[in-house]
Amino acid sequence: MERTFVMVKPDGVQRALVGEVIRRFEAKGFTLVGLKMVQVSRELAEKHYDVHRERPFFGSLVNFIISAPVVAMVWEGKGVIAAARKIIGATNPLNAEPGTIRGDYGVDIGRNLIHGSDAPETAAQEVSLWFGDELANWEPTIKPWLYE
Ligand code: 3AN
Repeated sequence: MERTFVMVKPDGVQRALVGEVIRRFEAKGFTLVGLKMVQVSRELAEKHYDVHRERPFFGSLVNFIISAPVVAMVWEGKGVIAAARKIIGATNPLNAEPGTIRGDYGVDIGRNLIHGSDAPETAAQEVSLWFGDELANWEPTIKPWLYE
């Protein structure tokens, strides 16, 4: 079953949107298989955003991510990687559609509330980087009511 990494960034935690994020993913039919609050180290933040190392916003992005705790999650389900990106919305909250998390709650690209892995390869890397072998290994019983 497909898995993806989702992180409520410091702004989402401070604005008390963690419950709203979890609610949206749960209501859609995805299963929470990993969850923790993390005060991120500079080393972890730089690894997570390594692909953006040469971008002008890299320094401020890393400083922001380590400025206050984040909530890291792994969600499981059919098509969850692409579906999470749709639930989250476009990178710039002003371009994100109403009904998406960024579209409903944000206005600034540097305060876009939440991260979701963008493809199967990055999802696997990010789940491994953030959770290693810590993930729960159990079969949710609700599946016959979600999937044919
Ligand atoms: P997404 O999170 O939608 O996949 P990416 O991967 O392009 O977006 O960018 C990673 C993060 O870098 C974004 N979530 C955002 O916080 C930050 N970011 C991207 N572009 C900019 C920008 N032009 N100015 C400031 N921050 C940016």
